[in-house]
Amino acid sequence: MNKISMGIWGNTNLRDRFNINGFGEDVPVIDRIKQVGETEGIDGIELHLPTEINDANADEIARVLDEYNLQIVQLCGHTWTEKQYKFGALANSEDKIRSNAIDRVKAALDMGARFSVPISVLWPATDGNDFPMQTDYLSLYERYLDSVRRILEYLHQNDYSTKICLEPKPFEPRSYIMMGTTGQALCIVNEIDDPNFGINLDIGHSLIARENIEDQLSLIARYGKLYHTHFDDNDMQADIDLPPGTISFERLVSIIYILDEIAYDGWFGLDLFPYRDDPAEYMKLSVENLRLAQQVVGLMNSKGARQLRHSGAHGPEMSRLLRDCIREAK
Ligand SMILES: [Mn+2]
Repeated sequence: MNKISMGIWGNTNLRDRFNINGFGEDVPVIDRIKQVGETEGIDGIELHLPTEINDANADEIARVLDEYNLQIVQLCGHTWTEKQYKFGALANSEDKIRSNAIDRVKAALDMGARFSVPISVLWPATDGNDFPMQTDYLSLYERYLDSVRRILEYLHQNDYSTKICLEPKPFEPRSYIMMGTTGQALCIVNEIDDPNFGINLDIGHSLIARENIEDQLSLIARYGKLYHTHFDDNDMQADIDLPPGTISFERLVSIIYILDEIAYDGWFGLDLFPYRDDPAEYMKLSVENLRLAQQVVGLMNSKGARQLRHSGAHGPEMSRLLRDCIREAK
């Protein structure tokens, strides 16, 4: 059964641009990790370096992970929260800034090696444009790929087993973020063609790009490049990061169905932003919905879903089977 991890950037006070103070209270990193540890059904955390883990608190984090039987599943170099990165990071036009971003990712890999972290995400948050013609995308791709190659070279030199994952998102914080769709990210991953470089599909990002996630997951799987997942839900307007299955439980089942079909054995990551609600409730609801969706998928397969899907000619029957299995699952 796929294990579930939680991004600890989500269980603290969260700010939005209309309320820069947030509606909650800041929670220290250690307490966030403890809260995840106290949540039944979650076995891992995801976090950023240096904002959430760094040399100063790594020993204490190690003790808490041990105490709560948690592991770090994903550790990402933070390359979008400092002034220097306002016009990009791994694709920045200034050599010094781009080199700082590369060093940041390398530092996350070094820290990750200490904790045997399997996944490190690259999210090109500020590499993009707001104004028309503001950004030379031809050069952006040149520089981004060069940065990725340098990071992978470092990874192999050090014999790290970490898998680096591109996480595409079409917009926010920029009006457009480079390679914002799943197919674009996969194109770059296939060009790099390194066993340690793949995709982290964030369901919410794919939804705001109005993608058909069944198709995207199947295409990534065709190349064996699905290394990680981020679960959340939204109504295709904004990446609001609600618990998976809360906007459309049927869609969550369809996603889990494909993951089961392609034998995805990685983690189900939670990328949640409870701006107004109790993060513990978000985590609990997420675990419930993911496990329920898995039960529904099991039921569907036991009732002939694979055979029904084969011809692509049984839409109404599949819909009925899905409905009835949701009713039957507990
Ligand atoms: Mn994500």
